[in-house]
Amino acid sequence: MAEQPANADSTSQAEGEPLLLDVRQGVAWITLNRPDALNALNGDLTAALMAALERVRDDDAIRVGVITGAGRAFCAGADLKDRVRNQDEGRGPTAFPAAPPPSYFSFDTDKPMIAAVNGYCLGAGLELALTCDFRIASTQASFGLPEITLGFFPGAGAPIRLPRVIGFGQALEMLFTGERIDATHAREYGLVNRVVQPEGLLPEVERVALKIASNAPLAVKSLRDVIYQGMDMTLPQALRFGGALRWAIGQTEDAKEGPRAFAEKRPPEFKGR
Ligand code: CO8
Repeated sequence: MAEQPANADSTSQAEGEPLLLDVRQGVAWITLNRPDALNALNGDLTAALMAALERVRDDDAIRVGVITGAGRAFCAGADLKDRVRNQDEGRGPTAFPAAPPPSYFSFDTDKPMIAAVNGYCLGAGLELALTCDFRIASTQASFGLPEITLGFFPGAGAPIRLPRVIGFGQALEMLFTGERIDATHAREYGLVNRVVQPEGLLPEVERVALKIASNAPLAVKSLRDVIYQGMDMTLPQALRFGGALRWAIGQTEDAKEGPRAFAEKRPPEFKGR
């Protein structure tokens, strides 16, 4: 089980739940908790994950979300045994859905999300990590998209997101071969920001998450909008959009509090206004 950072001050759900959610100091810690199945995403875990992500989006007390896994995996992908059961029992979509159901891979919490990758990060598990704003890994992490070796290809965003994160050549090699890479290669490719010893993973992620959580939430949210929405615009459009949002953020109480706190030699008290 991935160790929780010291100072846990809120309650976890009972053992045996497919997902644990702890909220403390503005950070929501989401732990995928099916360690015996390497946190493979079955129906229950996926539903719990969606509920947790909705909580991150809707709870004003949460400023940053972290996703990690219990045991020796972050997430080994979709639950393949479930898939076999569904096939055998004739369940599953028979036609391309006109309106796809809400899914973690297209869901935006509107808040910074960090993947703390503690072990295997495969298939839909890597796709989940790619939905996060960035990733920090332990030396025990490994990454791969085995879907192509199983007769299909990744359907939860990897063909779209991976080339944007690590560049075309490396992404296409991973997608076409299904081969795994270790944490060192993941760092080299820019898939993870850094690699730390296993016992240092959650403390390091906590340090970064608390740093982000200490910043003015409206500014963080708008910065995120400028970054992501700006990617879909031309450069002049993006610069205009960024300028407009920056002007609006400059009018907030928090934008006045920051310089005032500096002048008064005290930490700022941001209120999200
Ligand atoms: N689904 C279900 N169970 C799994 C999965 C999985 N993806 N991965 C591991 N497990 C289970 C194993 O079956 C085993 O259970 P048991 O002890 O009951 O046999 C337990 O976890 C431990 O696994 P291993 O004994 O295999 O552990 P190893 O250390 O020997 O190997 C590996 C670890 C290399 C990670 C290996 O388990 C493996 O290759 N797993 C499969 C990884 C994979 O292919 N993932 C991609 C799945 S496809 C996907 O994510 C895209 C979505 C597909 C569409 C699905 C729509 C619903």
